[in-house]
Formats: sequence, C-alpha cells, structure tokens
Amino acid sequence: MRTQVGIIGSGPAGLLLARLLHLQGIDTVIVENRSRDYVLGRIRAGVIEQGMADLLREAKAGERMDREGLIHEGINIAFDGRLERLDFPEHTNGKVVMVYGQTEITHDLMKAHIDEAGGIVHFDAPAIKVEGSDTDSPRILYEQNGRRRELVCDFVAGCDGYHGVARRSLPADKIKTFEKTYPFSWLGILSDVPPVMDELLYAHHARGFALCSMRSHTRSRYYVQCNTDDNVNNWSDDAFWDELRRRLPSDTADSVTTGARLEMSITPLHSFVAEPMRFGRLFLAGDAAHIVPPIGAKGLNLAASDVYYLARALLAYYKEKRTDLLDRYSDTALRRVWKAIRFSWWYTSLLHKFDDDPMSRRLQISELDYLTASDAGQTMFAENYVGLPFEKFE
Ligand code: RFL
Ligand code: PHB
Repeated sequence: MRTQVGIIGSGPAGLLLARLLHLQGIDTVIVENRSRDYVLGRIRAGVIEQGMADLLREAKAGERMDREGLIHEGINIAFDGRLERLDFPEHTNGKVVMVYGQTEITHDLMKAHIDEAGGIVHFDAPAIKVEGSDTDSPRILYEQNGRRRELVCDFVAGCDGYHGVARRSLPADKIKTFEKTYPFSWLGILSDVPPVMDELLYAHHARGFALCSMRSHTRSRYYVQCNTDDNVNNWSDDAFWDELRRRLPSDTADSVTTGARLEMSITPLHSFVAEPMRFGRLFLAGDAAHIVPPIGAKGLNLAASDVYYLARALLAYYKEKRTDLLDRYSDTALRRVWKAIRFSWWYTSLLHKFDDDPMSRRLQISELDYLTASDAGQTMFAENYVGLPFEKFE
C-alpha cells in the first residue's frame, strides 16, 4: 500500500494532522495500535488553548467544542489560607481558554475524519518500525490481523505517543534526549458531580497539591498529589474526597459535591524532550517527541502546535514544491515545546510538596504572594497559561 503521508497513531496529533491534510487534498493513512473504542475511552487532558481551538475550527472539527465547551477567563489559586484569582483577558489582550475534554476532541476528529470524510485509519494495527527515513520512500512496517504489512509513503509522521516506535526507529546517535522525573504523582478522579467552582482551582497545601477541574457543568475532574509508589487500589472514593477537602480552603471544601468515580487513575509527572523532531522524511509530533507534567495542561496543546507547523510545512511541499518549512519544522516546534516545558516545570515547582523543609514551603508561599499581587507576575502567568502564540510559519 502507498500513501502521501503515513501517520502512526490516532491520538489527537495524528487525527488532527490527517484532518488538516485531507482538507487540502493530501492523502493520509493512519495505523493505530489500539481499537477505536480503546482510544476513545482514554481520559486525559481538559484545557484547550485558543491556538488549538482555532486549529480545530480550521480542521472543521470545532463545532461541538464551540457549542458545549466552557470558556474560562481565569483560574483560582489557594495558598496560605487565601483564595486568589488570576484573570486572563485583562493580561493577554482578551485571550481565554476552553474547557473541553480530550476524549471529546478525539471523538469529534474521528467523526469528521473517518465517518464523514472516509479517511483511512487501520485500528488494531501496531506499527513495528519505520524504515528508510533517509530515503525518498520511507516505509511503516505494521501488523494487522496477525500479518505483516508495509505502508510506503512520501513522508511519515510519528504521532504515536511517548511509548511509540517512531522515535525508537531513529539511529540513537542522531537523537538527543532530555528527561526529568518528579518525585510524586497525581491521583485523579472523574465523577458526575457539579464542579465546586465555576473556574479551575489550584491548591498549594502542606499535605500536597490539589486541583479542582471539570469537563462540563455536571462532570468534575479532581486531582491530589500522591506518592509515586501509590496505587489506585489503596483509595476508596471516600478516602479521595476526604483528602481533596483537607487540601482546600474550608469554605470551598464544604461546597464540594462528592459522588462515585467514573474513573480513577494515577499519572506520574515527567518531562521529556527528544531533539531533533525530524530525521530525513520522518517527523515526530506530540508526545512522541515530548512530555510535560500535567499541571500546565500543555501536553495536548503542544501536540496541536506541532501539527500546526507540520501541516503547513507539508502543504508548502505539496502545493509549492517548497522544502524550507520542512527544514524549519523541528527548530520552530522545539522553541515552543521548551517554553511549555519551562512553564510546566515552574508551575509544578511552585505548587507541589517536594519535602518537609519549612523554608521551601515559605518560599513557595512568598512566590505565590508575589505572583498574585504583581501585574508583571500575572501577565507572565496568563500569557503562558492561555498559550504562547504560534510563530509566523509561511
Ligand atoms: P497520544 O494521545 O498518546 O496518542 C498516540 C497514539 O499512538 C498510538 N500508538 C501506536 N499506534 C500504532 N503503532 C504503535 N506502535 C503505537 N504506539 C502507540 C496510541 O495507541 C495512541 O492512540 O499522543 P498525541 O496524539 O501526541 O497526544 C498527546 C496528548 O494525548 C497528551 O499530551 C496529553 O493527553 C497529556 N496528558 C495531559 N495533558 C494535558 O494537557 N492535561 C492533562 O490533564 C493530561 N492528562 C495526559 C494526561 C497524558 C496521560 N498519559 C499519556 C499517560 C493523563 C494521562 C494518563
Ligand atoms: C484536567 O482537567 O485534567 C486538567 C486541567 C488543568 C490542568 C491539568 C489537568 O492544569
């Protein structure tokens, strides 16, 4: 089989890329390790930057997001017995974020790309490796129904997440990796209860970090910092709600509506970057090339910014025979990636409990005091949170 752009992975990066290319008349085939239901069942990110929301609209997959997504104009931060609010539009010339689940985005992209446009996605078809990246005809070797198959492409997009095979197909001496593992994890619950506040609440507390997030007016997503060796089986629903409430200001804690879990899981906190994001005709995008700790809600949004640059670079190649944007893809995408890695690292460091050192805790409180009172501090926070602009790329 042959296609113009072979894509490994039908997560948000792979689907969005396929959709944008399809709308420009460029053929793609996606091979996906898992079943469609499995991919749609994953509970992950929930905050969409304006740049990603615009890209979903460009992909003609943003209609339900615009109807059902919640526009948030700020977040709340609790620390030292105080509750402060940081406003976005005031500090970013009117920008906001959209609260809309990754699960819903994946659903909308699959509907538009597969059900409506007839885009080809082979599910239950794990890629084994990419061969010939340094030739004009790279190939994805994959398995389907127990048989080995080969997809010959003009280009391969490795959108197969952190554990995928695309990055591992590169010669080890051609790739440099940077990695940081944080000494704690997040225990998250998804429950059909109304969110405790209208906007997200990030809590700094002596017992550890907590986050009150949501997916809709009737579905909440809450997290508490936990140990890396913790296990969901150690946590009853009641134990989770008790621990969450202990970490919130008392008025807020009293207003939390509790309920049965729809899902409970533990997410380790990890930063990772692989450079470069291109080798010959193989391009990495999204989690395949980088991971951020979840606090800044940047993982999904970075997958979208990579796709923004990659789709434009491929389009310039097919429409104008230009290769300059393909050449600039890795450096351009990585500049934005590193800024998000930095923001996520800073925000993680500001709110989590690293140890029992009282000095560290007082320094965090002092920085939160500065951040929430200073116009410059609020501007720094707001422009990173709503998402740094995409660079001019044409
Ligand atoms: P994905 O979503 O991981 O999709 C990759 C796809 O590739 C498939 N795959 C393969 N297909 C074929 N052959 C192979 N050999 C393959 N190996 C893998 C996988 O099955 C999958 O369908 O990567 P993508 O598209 O780059 O999207 C990135 C986002 O999913 C990711 O950044 C975020 O979800 C990260 N993330 C979060 N980000 C946030 O912004 N806020 C959050 O609250 C948040 N929570 C999370 C998260 C990531 C998590 N993971 C990965 C453990 C919670 C979790 C649990
Ligand atoms: C989430 O809803 O999963 C979420 C929201 C904001 C974050 C991280 C995770 O900063």
